[in-house]
Amino acid sequence: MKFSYIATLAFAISAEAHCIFQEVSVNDQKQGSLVGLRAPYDNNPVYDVNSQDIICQKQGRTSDKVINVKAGDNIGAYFGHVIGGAQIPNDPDNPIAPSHKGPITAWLAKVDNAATASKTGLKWFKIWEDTFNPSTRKWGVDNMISNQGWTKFQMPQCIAPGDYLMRVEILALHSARSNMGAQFYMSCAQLRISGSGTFTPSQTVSFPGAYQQSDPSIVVNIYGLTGQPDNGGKTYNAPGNVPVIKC
Ligand SMILES: [Cu+2]
Repeated sequence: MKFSYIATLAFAISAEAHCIFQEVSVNDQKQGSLVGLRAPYDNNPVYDVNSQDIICQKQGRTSDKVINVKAGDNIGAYFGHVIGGAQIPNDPDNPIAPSHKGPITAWLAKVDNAATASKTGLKWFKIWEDTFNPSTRKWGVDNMISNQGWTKFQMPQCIAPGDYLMRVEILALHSARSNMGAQFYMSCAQLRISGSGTFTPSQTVSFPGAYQQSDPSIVVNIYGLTGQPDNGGKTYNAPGNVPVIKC
């Protein structure tokens, strides 16, 4: 009786072993939970790449705050199982269930006012990605877990001053073998970037629009012949076929 209760509880928790992008750091200075973020109320993923939710997740928490960043700063995006991180002590699914292998990508879109701008109709470009390393067999998510939920990258030096939304996305591929099985986790950060950059992207994409539901990077079996989540030792390209900007 007791065992079956525990088993049921364990299953109930693991069934929701998702995550939320919930905090930003600038040069390792944490900005505060949910500060400067548009984040969802719950940790469920987006499955439909044609939905408005693929932009900044479901309508959820909003923040009046805009985060000041200098081009060239080190940016951190913190993902946790639930808001605050762990759901239970020693939560094995914090920051995310280790089964959730996949790439992490970061995107920017220019806006007039990051605190108030609409998320629709924006022109996005990719500033960073950590997809899959066939030599080490590590996914972006593996590196994020090793770094206690933090994904860190440099804000490119060339970014022109102004307000931007920054979209950081985990694409979890553990159930991506079937259509609509891939899980997208993202929030949008409200940034005000300073510096002397002059970059204007020559190639931008829309969300929704950047991804196709049938993209071979979205409907994909990442389990090789040995059953390991190693993409069969092959390289993996994040969906959308959008290169990271070069400056
Ligand atoms: Cu999940």
